Amino acid sequence: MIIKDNKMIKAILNFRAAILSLLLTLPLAANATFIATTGDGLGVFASSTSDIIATYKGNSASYSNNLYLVDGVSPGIDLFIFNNHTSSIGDTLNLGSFTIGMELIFRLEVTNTGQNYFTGAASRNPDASIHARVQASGLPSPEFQTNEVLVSFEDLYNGPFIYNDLGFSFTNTSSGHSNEVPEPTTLAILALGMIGLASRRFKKQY
Ligand SMILES: [Ca+2]
Repeated sequence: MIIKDNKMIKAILNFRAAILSLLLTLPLAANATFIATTGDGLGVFASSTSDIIATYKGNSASYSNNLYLVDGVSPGIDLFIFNNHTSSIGDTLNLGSFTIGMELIFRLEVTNTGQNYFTGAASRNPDASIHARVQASGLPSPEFQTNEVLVSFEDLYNGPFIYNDLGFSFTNTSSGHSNEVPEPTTLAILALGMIGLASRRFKKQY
C-alpha cells in the first residue's frame, strides 16, 4: 500500500513537473520575436491580388511605436495597423487587395520622439538612414507562409540599427528596391524608349 502511494506521489510529481515545463515553454514559443536578418532598405510589394494579411510578430522596444500603411484608405490618410506595446503577437489585420507590383509603404511613428520612419530607401527618413529590413526568403516554417515577408523596424534616430522595435509580416507580398518599377512596366518603358530612339534615327537618316 505504501509503495503504491509512493508510486502515485511520484506519478503526480512527474505530472506536475511536466505541466510546469509545458507552461514555461509555451509562453516563450507564443512570444517568439522574429527579427529580419536581411533586406536592409528594401520595400514591400504586392505579389498577388489576394488580400494581404498583416500579422504582428513582436518587439523589444522601450518606445511606443505605431505602424501605419501610407495612404491606406485614401491618399493622405494612413491606415493604423499595430502598436508595438498594445498589440498582441499574432494579431492580424486584413489590408485588402492590391495591384500586383504595387509598393506598400509602411510608416513607423515613434510617439516618444515624434519621428517617423519608412520602409524602403534611406532618403525617406529624417536621419537619411535605412530604418527597416524586408526579408522575403529563409524564414522559418510554419511561422511564415510562402509569399510572406517579415518586416523589422529600428526606432532610434541615427541608430544603432538592430531592427528590434516593431516586427510584422505580410502575406502575398515580396521584397524589392523601393524605387524599382515592376518588371513588366520597366520592359514596356524600355521597349517604348527603344522604338522612340529607332524612329528618331530613322527620321534623321532619311
Ligand atoms: Ca532598436
